[in-house]
Amino acid sequence: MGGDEFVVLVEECENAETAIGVARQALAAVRAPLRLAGHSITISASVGVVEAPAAQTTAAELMKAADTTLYWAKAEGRNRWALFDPERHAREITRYELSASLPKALQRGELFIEYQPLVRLRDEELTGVEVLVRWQHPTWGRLYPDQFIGLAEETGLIAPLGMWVLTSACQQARSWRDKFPDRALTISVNVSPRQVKDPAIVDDVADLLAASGLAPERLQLEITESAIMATSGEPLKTLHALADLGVQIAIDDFGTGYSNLAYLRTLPVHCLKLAGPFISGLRTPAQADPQDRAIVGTLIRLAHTLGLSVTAEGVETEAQADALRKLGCDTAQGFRFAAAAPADAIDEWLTFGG
Ligand code: G
Ligand code: G
Ligand code: MN
Repeated sequence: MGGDEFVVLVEECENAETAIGVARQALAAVRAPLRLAGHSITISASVGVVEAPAAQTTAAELMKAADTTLYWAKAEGRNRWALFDPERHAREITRYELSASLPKALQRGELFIEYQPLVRLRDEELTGVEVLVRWQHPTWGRLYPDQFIGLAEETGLIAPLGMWVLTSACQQARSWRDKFPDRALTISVNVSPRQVKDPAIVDDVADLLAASGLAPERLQLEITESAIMATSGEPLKTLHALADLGVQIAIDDFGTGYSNLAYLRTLPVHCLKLAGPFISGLRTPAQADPQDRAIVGTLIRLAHTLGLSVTAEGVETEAQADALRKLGCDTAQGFRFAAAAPADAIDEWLTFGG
């Protein structure tokens, strides 16, 4: 086909095994060392195998599928064959299409935000909300951040997307402050590692605070444990500059990464959010795993020793809330109190209580 690309058409294939057998033979033949000007040379090849009923495909489709599969073989380490997998292909296309349609989604207003209550355990007062972004996709329906935040990070769209989330969150927080002036709600926004890599985020956040009139300590930025522990150099300066603005910094999913405790105490952090899996061991008093309970208790004490507040994520039962309260945990978030919901639901909570 090209300089070093060849196509083998195997007619009357019983099944994929027949074609794979041909691929194996071709690889073995190419792999055999050859002598060139007194040197022994070894080369290798990669093969993409596609098996399809001739009546249900076209030459062009077959060639495209073979090419895609060839790249899978190369990505797996070359010198091998790979077999076309229609499901994997469909997944990759979906991923590609999602990624390509994300910039338009932002412009067309297909992204929207839900807020999940953060509750003080002592008296179950609403003290804050976590901002969670969603995508109402015209064909795929409602998509959750784990389906598109990774793509936005890869393509760099996370910068405008993250700014849009921060801007909307500050405006919403301002509107709640105006409507409920005696309630000091904290608005907690997830930021991705890539957002913190760009020092421009400091001026952006300062501008947003100035424009919305929001007190800096009412804004909390959540960064995952793995991202924050990998932070050094320039991003660490950025984190300090954000903290210097008066913004709160929380470590999200705490306990799932590998925290360097000596390093942790030097970071400008105000809050630890304990990851759901620790909390699930406390679901019912009968099931309560004494080891989980001891670990959670230790983490809460550790946080308090470091002068940090603690929020438990994924609190689903009263038993969990009760155990956490007894262990001295400050705030909680989870279905026991409320799932993420539109801003109106928070208005209602502030008006009528939870
Ligand atoms: O609601 P839930 O499944 O949807 O959220 C899944 C994850 O997506 C959470 O861990 C949250 O941290 C992350 N997430 C939600 N909204 C945002 C956002 O605006 N920016 C980033 N970077 N992550 C977000
Ligand atoms: O931490 P992230 O920022 O990872 O956390 C938010 C995610 O947790 C969202 O996906 C949200 O929908 C989910 N979530 C919130 N409360 C609960 C809960 O009580 N149980 C479970 N299983 N998931 C929850
Ligand atoms: Mn979070």
